[in-house]
Amino acid sequence: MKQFYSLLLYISFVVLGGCSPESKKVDTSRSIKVQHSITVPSFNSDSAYNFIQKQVDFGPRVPNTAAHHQCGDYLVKQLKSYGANVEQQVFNETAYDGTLLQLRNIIASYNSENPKRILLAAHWDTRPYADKDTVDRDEPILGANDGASGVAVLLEIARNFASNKKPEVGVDLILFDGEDYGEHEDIDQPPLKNGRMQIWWCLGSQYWAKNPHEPGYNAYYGILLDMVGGKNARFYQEGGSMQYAPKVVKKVWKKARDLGYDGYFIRENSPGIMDDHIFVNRDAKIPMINIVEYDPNSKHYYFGNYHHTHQDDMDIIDKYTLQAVGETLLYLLYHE
Ligand code: AHN
Ligand code: ZN
Repeated sequence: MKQFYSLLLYISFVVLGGCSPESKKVDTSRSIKVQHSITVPSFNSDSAYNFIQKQVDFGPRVPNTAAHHQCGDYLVKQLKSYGANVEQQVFNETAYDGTLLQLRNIIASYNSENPKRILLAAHWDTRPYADKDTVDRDEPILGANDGASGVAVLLEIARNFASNKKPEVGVDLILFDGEDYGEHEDIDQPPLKNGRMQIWWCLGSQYWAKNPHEPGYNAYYGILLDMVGGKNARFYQEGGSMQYAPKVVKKVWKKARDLGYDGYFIRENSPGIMDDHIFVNRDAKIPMINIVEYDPNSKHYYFGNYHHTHQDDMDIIDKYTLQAVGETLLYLLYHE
Protein backbone atom coordinates (compact mmCIF):
# COMPACT_ATOMS: atom_id res chain seq x y z
CA MET A 1 0.00 0.00 0.00
CA LYS A 2 1.38 3.30 -1.04
CA GLN A 3 1.06 6.52 0.78
CA PHE A 4 0.50 9.66 -1.13
CA TYR A 5 1.64 12.99 0.04
CA SER A 6 0.69 16.05 -1.84
CA LEU A 7 2.95 18.96 -2.00
CA LEU A 8 1.26 22.22 -2.72
CA LEU A 9 3.42 25.05 -3.79
CA TYR A 10 1.95 28.44 -3.67
CA ILE A 11 3.95 31.02 -5.42
CA SER A 12 2.53 34.37 -4.70
CA PHE A 13 3.44 37.46 -6.52
CA VAL A 14 2.30 40.47 -4.71
CA VAL A 15 3.12 43.71 -6.34
CA LEU A 16 1.98 46.67 -4.35
CA GLY A 17 1.78 50.14 -5.67
CA GLY A 18 3.72 53.01 -4.18
CA CYS A 19 3.03 54.11 -0.68
CA SER A 20 2.25 57.74 -1.20
CA PRO A 21 -1.40 58.62 -0.72
CA GLU A 22 -1.61 60.01 -4.26
CA SER A 23 -0.43 56.87 -5.99
CA LYS A 24 -3.16 54.66 -7.24
CA LYS A 25 -2.98 51.18 -5.68
CA VAL A 26 -3.36 48.50 -8.28
CA ASP A 27 -3.86 45.06 -6.87
CA THR A 28 -1.87 42.75 -9.07
CA SER A 29 -1.54 39.98 -6.49
CA ARG A 30 -2.24 36.56 -7.83
CA SER A 31 -1.43 32.98 -6.97
CA ILE A 32 -0.07 30.29 -9.14
CA LYS A 33 -0.82 26.91 -7.71
CA VAL A 34 1.55 24.15 -8.71
CA GLN A 35 0.57 20.77 -7.51
CA HIS A 36 2.53 17.59 -7.80
CA SER A 37 2.27 14.38 -5.89
CA ILE A 38 5.21 12.60 -4.39
CA THR A 39 4.80 8.94 -3.72
CA VAL A 40 6.71 7.85 -0.65
CA PRO A 41 7.00 4.09 -0.35
CA SER A 42 5.95 2.60 2.95
CA PHE A 43 8.66 1.66 5.38
CA ASN A 44 8.00 -1.88 6.57
CA SER A 45 9.08 -2.32 10.18
CA ASP A 46 8.51 -6.09 10.06
CA SER A 47 11.11 -6.23 7.35
CA ALA A 48 13.46 -3.93 9.31
CA TYR A 49 13.00 -6.14 12.37
CA ASN A 50 13.96 -9.19 10.31
CA PHE A 51 17.12 -7.38 9.17
CA ILE A 52 18.07 -6.98 12.83
CA GLN A 53 17.36 -10.64 13.50
CA LYS A 54 19.47 -11.66 10.55
CA GLN A 55 22.50 -9.72 11.83
CA VAL A 56 22.05 -10.96 15.40
CA ASP A 57 21.89 -14.54 14.09
CA PHE A 58 25.53 -14.23 13.01
CA GLY A 59 26.40 -13.68 16.69
CA PRO A 60 28.40 -10.68 17.96
CA ARG A 61 29.97 -8.87 14.98
CA VAL A 62 33.32 -8.17 16.60
CA PRO A 63 36.19 -7.26 14.24
CA ASN A 64 38.64 -10.12 13.54
CA THR A 65 35.96 -12.80 14.11
CA ALA A 66 34.27 -15.11 11.60
CA ALA A 67 30.81 -13.72 12.50
CA HIS A 68 31.99 -10.21 11.67
CA HIS A 69 33.36 -11.34 8.33
CA GLN A 70 30.25 -13.32 7.42
CA CYS A 71 27.90 -10.53 8.41
CA GLY A 72 29.93 -8.07 6.32
CA ASP A 73 29.59 -10.35 3.30
CA TYR A 74 25.85 -10.65 3.93
CA LEU A 75 25.44 -6.86 4.07
CA VAL A 76 27.33 -6.39 0.80
CA LYS A 77 25.29 -9.09 -0.92
CA GLN A 78 22.02 -7.66 0.36
CA LEU A 79 22.80 -4.09 -0.73
CA LYS A 80 23.90 -5.30 -4.18
CA SER A 81 20.65 -7.23 -4.51
CA TYR A 82 18.82 -3.93 -3.94
CA GLY A 83 20.49 -2.38 -6.94
CA ALA A 84 23.03 -0.21 -5.13
CA ASN A 85 26.50 0.44 -6.40
CA VAL A 86 28.48 -1.08 -3.52
CA GLU A 87 32.04 -0.26 -2.57
CA GLN A 88 34.05 -1.82 0.21
CA GLN A 89 36.77 0.03 1.98
CA VAL A 90 39.11 -2.48 3.62
CA PHE A 91 41.73 -1.18 6.05
CA ASN A 92 43.56 -1.96 9.28
CA GLU A 93 43.59 0.06 12.47
CA THR A 94 45.33 -0.53 15.76
CA ALA A 95 42.96 -0.74 18.70
CA TYR A 96 43.58 0.78 22.17
CA ASP A 97 45.06 -2.56 23.35
CA GLY A 98 47.43 -2.93 20.40
CA THR A 99 45.30 -5.45 18.47
CA LEU A 100 45.44 -4.91 14.73
CA LEU A 101 41.83 -4.80 13.59
CA GLN A 102 40.81 -5.78 10.08
CA LEU A 103 38.01 -3.40 9.27
CA ARG A 104 35.75 -2.65 6.34
CA ASN A 105 33.39 0.23 5.63
CA ILE A 106 30.58 -0.68 3.25
CA ILE A 107 29.23 2.06 1.01
CA ALA A 108 26.06 1.64 -1.07
CA SER A 109 25.22 4.40 -3.54
CA TYR A 110 22.09 5.35 -5.48
CA ASN A 111 21.71 7.99 -8.21
CA SER A 112 25.43 8.61 -8.29
CA GLU A 113 24.97 11.06 -11.17
CA ASN A 114 23.08 13.50 -8.94
CA PRO A 115 25.49 15.96 -7.31
CA LYS A 116 22.93 16.57 -4.56
CA ARG A 117 23.47 13.67 -2.21
CA ILE A 118 22.26 12.68 1.24
CA LEU A 119 24.51 10.52 3.37
CA LEU A 120 22.92 8.04 5.77
CA ALA A 121 25.09 5.97 8.06
CA ALA A 122 25.16 3.47 10.91
CA HIS A 123 27.85 1.27 12.45
CA TRP A 124 27.71 -2.46 11.76
CA ASP A 125 30.28 -3.78 14.24
CA THR A 126 29.36 -4.65 17.81
CA ARG A 127 31.09 -4.16 21.13
CA PRO A 128 33.66 -6.83 22.08
CA TYR A 129 32.62 -6.87 25.74
CA ALA A 130 29.70 -6.13 28.06
CA ASP A 131 31.54 -3.65 30.22
CA LYS A 132 28.38 -2.15 31.71
CA ASP A 133 26.94 -5.52 32.69
CA THR A 134 27.26 -7.21 36.07
CA VAL A 135 27.81 -10.68 34.57
CA ASP A 136 30.00 -12.02 31.78
CA ARG A 137 31.57 -8.63 31.31
CA ASP A 138 34.32 -10.01 29.09
CA GLU A 139 31.91 -11.63 26.66
CA PRO A 140 30.87 -9.77 23.49
CA ILE A 141 27.31 -8.45 23.19
CA LEU A 142 24.74 -9.20 20.49
CA GLY A 143 24.12 -5.54 19.75
CA ALA A 144 20.57 -5.86 18.45
CA ASN A 145 20.05 -2.17 19.11
CA ASP A 146 23.66 -0.96 19.35
CA GLY A 147 24.67 -1.62 15.81
CA ALA A 148 22.09 -3.80 14.10
CA SER A 149 19.09 -1.46 14.40
CA GLY A 150 20.62 1.40 12.40
CA VAL A 151 21.91 -0.97 9.74
CA ALA A 152 18.48 -2.61 9.52
CA VAL A 153 16.75 0.72 8.89
CA LEU A 154 19.25 1.44 6.10
CA LEU A 155 18.70 -2.01 4.57
CA GLU A 156 14.95 -1.48 4.62
CA ILE A 157 15.42 1.89 2.88
CA ALA A 158 17.55 0.15 0.22
CA ARG A 159 14.89 -2.53 -0.19
CA ASN A 160 12.34 0.22 -0.80
CA PHE A 161 14.54 1.83 -3.45
CA ALA A 162 14.71 -1.50 -5.27
CA SER A 163 10.98 -2.12 -5.35
CA ASN A 164 9.72 1.43 -5.93
CA LYS A 165 10.63 4.55 -7.83
CA LYS A 166 13.79 5.90 -6.20
CA PRO A 167 13.93 9.44 -4.78
CA GLU A 168 15.41 12.10 -7.06
CA VAL A 169 18.21 12.95 -4.69
CA GLY A 170 21.40 10.87 -4.61
CA VAL A 171 21.72 8.66 -1.55
CA ASP A 172 24.80 7.05 -0.04
CA LEU A 173 24.38 4.51 2.73
CA ILE A 174 27.58 4.02 4.69
CA LEU A 175 28.01 1.18 7.15
CA PHE A 176 30.95 2.12 9.36
CA ASP A 177 33.08 -0.52 10.99
CA GLY A 178 35.02 -0.35 14.27
CA GLU A 179 32.77 2.12 16.03
CA ASP A 180 32.42 0.21 19.26
CA TYR A 181 36.00 -0.87 20.01
CA GLY A 182 36.54 1.87 22.60
CA GLU A 183 38.27 1.14 25.91
CA HIS A 184 36.35 -0.41 28.80
CA GLU A 185 34.18 2.16 30.48
CA ASP A 186 33.35 2.65 34.07
CA ILE A 187 29.60 2.44 34.36
CA ASP A 188 29.44 5.47 36.66
CA GLN A 189 31.60 7.74 34.60
CA PRO A 190 30.30 10.02 31.87
CA PRO A 191 32.22 9.11 28.70
CA LEU A 192 32.97 12.68 27.65
CA LYS A 193 34.85 13.39 30.87
CA ASN A 194 37.64 11.16 29.69
CA GLY A 195 38.87 12.75 26.49
CA ARG A 196 41.76 10.31 26.15
CA MET A 197 39.36 7.47 25.50
CA GLN A 198 37.56 8.89 22.60
CA ILE A 199 39.96 8.38 19.75
CA TRP A 200 39.60 4.63 20.14
CA TRP A 201 35.94 4.80 19.18
CA CYS A 202 34.61 5.32 15.67
CA LEU A 203 37.62 3.89 13.82
CA GLY A 204 35.69 3.36 10.59
CA SER A 205 34.26 6.87 10.39
CA GLN A 206 37.62 8.36 11.36
CA TYR A 207 39.19 6.48 8.46
CA TRP A 208 36.44 7.33 5.96
CA ALA A 209 36.34 11.03 6.90
CA LYS A 210 40.05 11.27 6.03
CA ASN A 211 39.85 8.85 3.08
CA PRO A 212 36.42 9.22 1.46
CA HIS A 213 35.49 6.47 -1.01
CA GLU A 214 35.45 9.06 -3.80
CA PRO A 215 38.07 11.82 -3.78
CA GLY A 216 36.38 15.12 -3.00
CA TYR A 217 33.14 13.41 -1.97
CA ASN A 218 30.55 15.79 -0.60
CA ALA A 219 26.98 15.54 0.57
CA TYR A 220 24.25 18.08 1.19
CA TYR A 221 23.95 16.67 4.69
CA GLY A 222 24.29 13.42 6.59
CA ILE A 223 22.28 11.51 9.16
CA LEU A 224 23.76 8.92 11.48
CA LEU A 225 21.53 6.29 13.09
CA ASP A 226 22.63 4.79 16.38
CA MET A 227 20.36 2.74 18.62
CA VAL A 228 17.17 3.47 16.73
CA GLY A 229 15.19 0.34 17.56
CA GLY A 230 14.80 0.27 21.34
CA LYS A 231 11.50 0.01 23.20
CA ASN A 232 10.43 3.43 24.50
CA ALA A 233 13.33 5.11 22.74
CA ARG A 234 13.38 8.89 22.68
CA PHE A 235 15.46 10.92 20.27
CA TYR A 236 16.59 14.24 21.64
CA GLN A 237 18.46 16.94 19.74
CA GLU A 238 21.99 15.78 20.49
CA GLY A 239 24.67 18.33 21.35
CA GLY A 240 27.16 17.53 18.55
CA SER A 241 24.40 17.59 15.96
CA MET A 242 23.18 20.96 17.27
CA GLN A 243 26.70 22.33 17.22
CA TYR A 244 27.54 21.28 13.66
CA ALA A 245 24.20 20.99 11.85
CA PRO A 246 21.32 22.63 13.74
CA LYS A 247 19.34 23.25 10.55
CA VAL A 248 19.42 19.57 9.65
CA VAL A 249 18.22 18.69 13.14
CA LYS A 250 15.30 21.12 12.83
CA LYS A 251 14.41 19.80 9.41
CA VAL A 252 14.38 16.15 10.46
CA TRP A 253 12.48 16.82 13.70
CA LYS A 254 9.90 18.81 11.73
CA LYS A 255 9.40 15.96 9.27
CA ALA A 256 8.94 13.58 12.20
CA ARG A 257 6.35 15.91 13.68
CA ASP A 258 4.51 16.17 10.35
CA LEU A 259 4.16 12.39 10.45
CA GLY A 260 2.93 12.38 14.06
CA TYR A 261 6.15 11.07 15.57
CA ASP A 262 6.85 13.91 17.98
CA GLY A 263 6.43 11.39 20.81
CA TYR A 264 9.73 9.87 19.66
CA PHE A 265 11.51 12.97 18.36
CA ILE A 266 11.71 15.24 21.39
CA ARG A 267 12.33 18.91 20.76
CA GLU A 268 14.82 19.29 23.59
CA ASN A 269 18.58 19.06 23.71
CA SER A 270 20.68 16.20 25.04
CA PRO A 271 24.41 16.18 25.84
CA GLY A 272 26.83 15.79 22.94
CA ILE A 273 28.21 12.29 22.51
CA MET A 274 31.25 10.87 20.78
CA ASP A 275 29.98 9.07 17.73
CA ASP A 276 30.66 8.66 14.01
CA HIS A 277 28.98 11.95 13.06
CA ILE A 278 31.66 13.95 14.91
CA PHE A 279 34.39 12.83 12.50
CA VAL A 280 32.24 13.28 9.41
CA ASN A 281 31.59 16.87 10.54
CA ARG A 282 35.11 17.65 11.75
CA ASP A 283 37.21 15.99 9.06
CA ALA A 284 34.97 15.48 6.01
CA LYS A 285 33.20 18.81 6.68
CA ILE A 286 29.80 17.36 5.92
CA PRO A 287 27.04 18.60 8.24
CA MET A 288 25.84 15.41 9.87
CA ILE A 289 23.41 14.81 12.70
CA ASN A 290 22.96 11.81 14.94
CA ILE A 291 19.57 10.24 15.57
CA VAL A 292 20.51 8.48 18.76
CA GLU A 293 18.53 7.37 21.75
CA TYR A 294 18.84 9.41 24.91
CA ASP A 295 17.43 8.46 28.26
CA PRO A 296 17.55 11.30 30.79
CA ASN A 297 17.08 8.79 33.63
CA SER A 298 19.62 6.27 32.44
CA LYS A 299 22.15 4.85 34.86
CA HIS A 300 24.32 4.20 31.81
CA TYR A 301 25.37 7.49 30.26
CA TYR A 302 23.37 8.27 28.13
CA PHE A 303 21.35 5.42 26.77
CA GLY A 304 18.96 2.76 28.05
CA ASN A 305 20.08 0.42 30.80
CA TYR A 306 20.62 -2.37 28.27
CA HIS A 307 23.52 -0.38 26.73
CA HIS A 308 26.77 -2.35 26.49
CA THR A 309 25.20 -5.23 28.41
CA HIS A 310 23.90 -8.65 27.40
CA GLN A 311 20.39 -7.25 27.50
CA ASP A 312 20.99 -5.69 24.11
CA ASP A 313 19.19 -8.49 22.27
CA MET A 314 15.95 -8.92 20.29
CA ASP A 315 13.81 -8.53 23.43
CA ILE A 316 14.48 -4.80 23.67
CA ILE A 317 13.64 -4.12 20.02
CA ASP A 318 10.36 -2.43 19.17
CA LYS A 319 8.96 -2.23 15.65
CA TYR A 320 7.18 1.04 16.40
CA THR A 321 10.47 2.76 17.09
CA LEU A 322 11.92 1.41 13.85
CA GLN A 323 8.79 2.60 12.05
CA ALA A 324 9.07 6.14 13.43
CA VAL A 325 12.68 6.48 12.32
CA GLY A 326 12.39 4.69 8.97
CA GLU A 327 9.23 6.42 7.86
CA THR A 328 10.64 9.84 8.78
CA LEU A 329 13.77 9.15 6.72
CA LEU A 330 11.89 7.92 3.65
CA TYR A 331 9.56 10.91 3.82
CA LEU A 332 12.57 13.21 4.07
CA LEU A 333 14.46 11.62 1.16
CA TYR A 334 11.49 11.69 -1.20
CA HIS A 335 10.88 15.37 -0.47
CA GLU A 336 14.51 16.42 -0.90
C1 AHN B 1 30.23 6.78 23.99
O1 AHN B 1 29.64 6.03 24.71
C2 AHN B 1 31.54 7.37 24.30
N1 AHN B 1 29.78 7.13 22.83
C3 AHN B 1 28.62 6.53 22.32
C4 AHN B 1 28.91 6.00 21.00
C5 AHN B 1 28.36 4.67 20.90
C6 AHN B 1 28.80 3.55 21.51
N2 AHN B 1 27.35 4.36 20.18
C7 AHN B 1 27.13 3.09 20.27
N3 AHN B 1 28.01 2.57 21.09
ZN1 ZN C 1 28.12 0.75 21.63
